[in-house]
Amino acid sequence: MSKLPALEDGSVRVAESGAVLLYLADRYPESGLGVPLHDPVRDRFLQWMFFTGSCLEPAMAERVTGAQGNTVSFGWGDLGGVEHAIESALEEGPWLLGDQFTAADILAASTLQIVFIAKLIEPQGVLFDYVERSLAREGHERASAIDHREAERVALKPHVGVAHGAEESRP
Ligand SMILES: N[C@@H](CCC(=O)N[C@@H](CS)C(=O)NCC(=O)O)C(=O)O
Repeated sequence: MSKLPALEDGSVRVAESGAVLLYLADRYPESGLGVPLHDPVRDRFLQWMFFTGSCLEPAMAERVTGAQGNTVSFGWGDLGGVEHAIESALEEGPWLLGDQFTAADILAASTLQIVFIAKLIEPQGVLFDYVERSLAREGHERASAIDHREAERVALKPHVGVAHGAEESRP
């Protein structure tokens, strides 16, 4: 596919954002970003780990390209339905699993950030607040600093967009 992210960790090679995140969450349980196999909320965790790639991203692509949708034939429904599903999950918030911030939030919030940067939906409401909340986390600050450092090291232009007033954005 020649797409990033892709991770090499010893003999492990894994691509696809969701799979990379799940691998890391399982590999480093002390991070608290995963949910162990027999935990009662593992079902919700798995659901949200798959939701971004299976529903949010295709619905975004449909909106961006103006492609003809079909809420029955296409498994992602449409962007409105996807927004509603995430908003409903956040009713028990602040995160998709309630009080626990997980890798599923990293995936969903960082993808929603692109939705706002691309101006696909108005920069307000539950989803906008969710993205802002996730960007304000200390963990995000640390990850961002690493991103910038590495981008500089390999002479790439870093992605520094924020939910509103993006200075730059991913294509
Ligand atoms: N399905 C992949 C898609 C990843 C993806 O779209 N990566 C983009 C960067 S955000 C990429 O590698 N683009 C390079 C290209 O298409 O040449 C995932 O979720 O990891």
